[in-house]
Amino acid sequence: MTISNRLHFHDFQPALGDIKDDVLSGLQTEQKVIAPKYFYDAHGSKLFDRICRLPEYYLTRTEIGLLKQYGSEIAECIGSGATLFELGSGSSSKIRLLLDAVRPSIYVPMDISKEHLFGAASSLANDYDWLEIHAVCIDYSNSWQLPRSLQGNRRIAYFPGSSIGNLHDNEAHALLKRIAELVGVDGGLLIGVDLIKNVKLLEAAYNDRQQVTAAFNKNLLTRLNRELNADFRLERFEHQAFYNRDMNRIEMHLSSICSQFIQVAGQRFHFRAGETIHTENSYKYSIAGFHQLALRSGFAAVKVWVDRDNLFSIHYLESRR
Ligand code: AVJ
Repeated sequence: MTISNRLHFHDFQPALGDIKDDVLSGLQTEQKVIAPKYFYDAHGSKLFDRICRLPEYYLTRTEIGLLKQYGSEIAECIGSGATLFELGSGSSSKIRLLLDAVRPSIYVPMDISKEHLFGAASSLANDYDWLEIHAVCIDYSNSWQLPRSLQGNRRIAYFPGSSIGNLHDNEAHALLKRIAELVGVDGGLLIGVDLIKNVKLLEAAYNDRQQVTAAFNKNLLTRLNRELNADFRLERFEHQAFYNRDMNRIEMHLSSICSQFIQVAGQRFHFRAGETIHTENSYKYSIAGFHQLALRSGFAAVKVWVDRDNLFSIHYLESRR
């Protein structure tokens, strides 16, 4: 769909049936599990934006600091005139810090949350009159195909926010390989990766005092109530977030505070008291560990920027021939 000659919209939004199949099968396993991509309905996307501004949530603040401090070095790596793909573009606020320095010819924000994506792309189109924008509503964790019209230029992928942290090693490997194919020879990837650090700091970032993260986690149940006719009572579930040292990851769960039965899409599920739905992993990396993953996935490590407190890293990788 063409909105104007500079703003185009491509809709590959996942069908409701996909969510239903995913959720029902996730609730049938020994450890109940629902994928974190389902957090991002319209309200969930808003709550996530609030998380990004929380004092405990050092990730966004630190990454933005790095983009501001090293913007010209980053721009030099990317070069001007590229087609820039952003995976999970959300509000498209970080890209604003790079656009003037990088001067891509085409920006392709990709996001699963349609309303949020379209709003962000429209306001970006208003503010940058020289930029061509192709907004793509898509679940990038499934395989996707590029519109042919976007295959011309040097291609750069941008994957900020440590969203890669949601994926297990094998999934992260598969996605990076797919990105390497997407950008092709001479293409690059700019990616934000959260670092392994002090457990207190990590756990505080996912257990904020204002309980926005708890609301974000529980909003998943509200969404299932609405979209899958479920009957979760939010006061009977509790937000949990803790660091799993063996796996180098924060885990988020929704824990049932009592023994109860829940209906979801016409099926009945039992929860024991204390039984959880595992809703998110957020893997943390060392620089060396991430380089290994990148190398295995078809990339060469070109540059890495890290803040002085070693909280967060931004990597520039080039796809290997
Ligand atoms: C968007 C996956 C990077 O794991 O820190 C924030 C999501 N979850 N607070 C993260 C999230 C709870 C976030 N990522």
